[in-house]
Amino acid sequence: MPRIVTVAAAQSGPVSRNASRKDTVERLLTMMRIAHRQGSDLVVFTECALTAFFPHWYMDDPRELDQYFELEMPSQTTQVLFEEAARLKIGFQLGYAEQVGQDGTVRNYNSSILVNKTGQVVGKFRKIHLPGYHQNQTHHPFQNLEKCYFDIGDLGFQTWRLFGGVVGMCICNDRRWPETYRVLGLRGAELILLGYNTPCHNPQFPEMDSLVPFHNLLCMQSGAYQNGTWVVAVAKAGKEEGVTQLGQSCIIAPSGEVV
Ligand code: ING
Repeated sequence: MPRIVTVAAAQSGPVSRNASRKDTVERLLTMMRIAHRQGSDLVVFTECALTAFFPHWYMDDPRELDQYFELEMPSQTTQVLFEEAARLKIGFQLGYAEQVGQDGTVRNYNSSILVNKTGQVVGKFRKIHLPGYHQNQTHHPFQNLEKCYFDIGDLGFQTWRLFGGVVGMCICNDRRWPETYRVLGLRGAELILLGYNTPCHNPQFPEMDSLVPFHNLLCMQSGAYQNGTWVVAVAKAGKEEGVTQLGQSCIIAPSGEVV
């Protein structure tokens, strides 16, 4: 008896660094409603879906940096997403920057949550493979400062029983490493959800620019095929704060085919 789950990949266009959380949440709500109208059980949003991808520029003022993080989830401005999900009976995955107090200190994570059809958070992931640099690369046209702005995820790669199957999560650069899929596969993953912000240009290795689309698909198609799992990958797309992002969101079958 086949088990069917209908999944929407909610690719997002650019988010301005000055956009209000309220306006950005409104955009996600619109996509959630479209997904619901198309019969989706689950809508997948991208990495850091609530803000511009702020690791793309250097900030030395901690107060400026803090404004991109959520102190609670749901928060006052995101609560409406959870309420609408419950009203429409649709689950969702949401990537966001998480700030949390741990062991008497503040930790910043690049996180995602899995929310069921009653609007309850059933799972959380914190990005493990943080790409980029600890310091501002002044000679680069844009930055990737995830190693500076985020702590390494402390939750490992987990799976959860949901939507009639076993669901796992990872985030962006995690998708480029075989252990991500292997650990999730060994934990029974049948569906892996991820969001990403991938620039078309790599300032450190410009000679690789022509391979950015190929590498994006290569790592996910092989991960899906070698572990017999679906992969739903959702991009931030378009030119955001001067950085042209790849887009190329896709849904990949366990055969490795982009469907
Ligand atoms: N972005 C990029 C990604 O892994 C990157 C960083 C780009 C690494 C190109 C290597 C090559 O898609 C994030 N946010 O991880």
